[in-house]
Amino acid sequence: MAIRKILTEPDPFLRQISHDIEKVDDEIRKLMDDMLETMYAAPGIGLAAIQIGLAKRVIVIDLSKEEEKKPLYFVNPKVIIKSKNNCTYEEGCLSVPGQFAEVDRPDECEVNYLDYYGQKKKLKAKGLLATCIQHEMDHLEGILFIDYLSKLKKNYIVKKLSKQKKALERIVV
Ligand code: GNR
Ligand code: NI
Repeated sequence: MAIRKILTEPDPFLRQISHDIEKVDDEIRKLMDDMLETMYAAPGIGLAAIQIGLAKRVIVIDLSKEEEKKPLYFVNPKVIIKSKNNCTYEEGCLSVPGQFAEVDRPDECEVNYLDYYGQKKKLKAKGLLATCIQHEMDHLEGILFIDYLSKLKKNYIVKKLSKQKKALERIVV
């Protein structure tokens, strides 16, 4: 397993649409292992492949707080039902470091997906898991949580992150 570099806003690659996986083979399982390790190291509760530079429809999530890890793997996830009721969570994103904001999303959703072994699965999620699944699925469409904020808030965050990146580049060079 390996920890991969996480791309951060503004990076045009994060805006790409990810492609379906044809077969869940050892290469995809290796990718999921790396994604999980990268997510735990960050630390974060979810990660989409696009965040480490691969436009593939692969997501990992682990909401467990205790020692015992409970990883969830999603390949080609599709939301089949979304509840009409919304809930609000303060969201963050490993690709938008240090920034947090409240986002409204359906509080329950049902998804079809392939698991770590390529088996067809269905999951009903609510609360933070539902939010996290939708946040990760947005990444597959090139959407970030800051896209839901007012233009003013979003611009402020993007500018701040651009400045941080430029400052870092100067140090590295
Ligand atoms: O670590 C993460 N925390 C989080 C908190 C609230 C809503 C969504 C998330 S996902 C985020 C990790 C991440 O960027 N996944 O794409
Ligand atoms: Ni994210």
